[in-house]
Amino acid sequence: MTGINKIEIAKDNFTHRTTCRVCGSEKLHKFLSLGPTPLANSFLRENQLEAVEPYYPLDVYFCSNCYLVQLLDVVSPEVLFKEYAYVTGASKPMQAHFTGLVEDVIQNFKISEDGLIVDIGSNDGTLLQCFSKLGLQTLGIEPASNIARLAEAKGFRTVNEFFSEKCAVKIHEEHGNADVILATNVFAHTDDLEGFVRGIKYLLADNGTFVIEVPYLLNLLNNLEFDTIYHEHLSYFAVYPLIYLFRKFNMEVVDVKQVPVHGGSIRVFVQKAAKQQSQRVTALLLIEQEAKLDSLKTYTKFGEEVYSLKEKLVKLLKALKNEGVRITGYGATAKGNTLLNYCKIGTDILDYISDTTPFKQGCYTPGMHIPVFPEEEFHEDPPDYSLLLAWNYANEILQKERKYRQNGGKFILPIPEPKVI
Ligand code: DWN
Ligand code: ZN
Repeated sequence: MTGINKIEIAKDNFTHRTTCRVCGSEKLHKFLSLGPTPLANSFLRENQLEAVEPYYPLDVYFCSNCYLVQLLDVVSPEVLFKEYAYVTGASKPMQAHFTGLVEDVIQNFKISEDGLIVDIGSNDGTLLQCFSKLGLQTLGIEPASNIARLAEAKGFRTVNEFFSEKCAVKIHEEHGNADVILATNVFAHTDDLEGFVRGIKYLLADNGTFVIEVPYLLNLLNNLEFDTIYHEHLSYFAVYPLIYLFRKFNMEVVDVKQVPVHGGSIRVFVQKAAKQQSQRVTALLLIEQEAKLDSLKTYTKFGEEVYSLKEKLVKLLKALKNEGVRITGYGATAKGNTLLNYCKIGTDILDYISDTTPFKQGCYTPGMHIPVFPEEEFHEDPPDYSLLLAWNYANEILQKERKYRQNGGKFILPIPEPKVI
């Protein structure tokens, strides 16, 4: 049974805020509505397919005071993250990425021999492993209990909690200051940014460094990465609002680098007593100004482009289906679920989606109920086409699946323009 469930807009487990989470302003402008959408990582077991599935509003706003792009409908973090389907280690390219991140940190920032490295949203310990290989003390903080257990089983000390000011005080009591605190793909997931930053300030050593990695708004806009919009991602950051936020706490963005991960991200370095700021910070601020990230018009134009992308993608897929070909999805990504639900792509188009994550295999995608199979299925019975829902790993996947392509198999890249390769 893979039909779409009865759709019901959730009444509980979410709140609608009326102020910007960075500056507190009420000057908020809605520029895109992706419609009521189920939670991107709420994969369903077969016995859940008949139940009512909660849908939540997925509307995106621009703050004309501090220029933060954000969601205002906040789904309870317990609902989103207490059990989690995404496992970092299931995506091989993340290991190389994190190795590079660790080199960047240790080459440019001071870490004492017995210094502590804290990773917030440490998932299965993939990043911690790179630090502990160097003999450094590590501590993970991970709210999802199924994922924290994976990390513990691999020997990484993990506090199974959401990071907050209270959590920071507790960790400080037990372990003292941290030389480095990292938050990769977790800062954009946080509603109470002020509480989070207060916690960082408390736990971080005076000359310590806080490292953030978040998808970069400029890449989202330029590459039409609209599918990275889902309830887990509450903020879509550019450098300007980050500086605004940290200055409220007398902290400074000392450096920022663009990194290719997750469709283009920024790696941001923040310190308490900043002595100097890298040229890269001012250079990116200038680029943001030139790209008119401070203007509502930029975002309304983006909204129109998203709509037209959807029309093109659906047209392409339907035309292929009419030719009688078999199509599957590649990578049961969270963003894929935004794309599938927004474009209403179901089992009439995709036979199944292949994915390397054991937690997702045997389940069905939220909303569109497409079955998720292990990657072996894709290799044993290759489809004619595969929609690359994990487009952020396009280079690696095209390389990995070269045999499929040599045998005539094709990939469909959905963004920035639907394209068969
Ligand atoms: O912020 C977030 C990012 C870091 O990760 C989360 N909110 C949720 C998640 O988003 P996502 O699911 O869109 O992330 P990925 O990294 O694009 O997910 C890749 C998926 O594809 C995983 O389920 C693993 C799978 N995969 C695969 O099947 N074959 C990945 C690769 C590289 C592969 O070769
Ligand atoms: Zn604001």
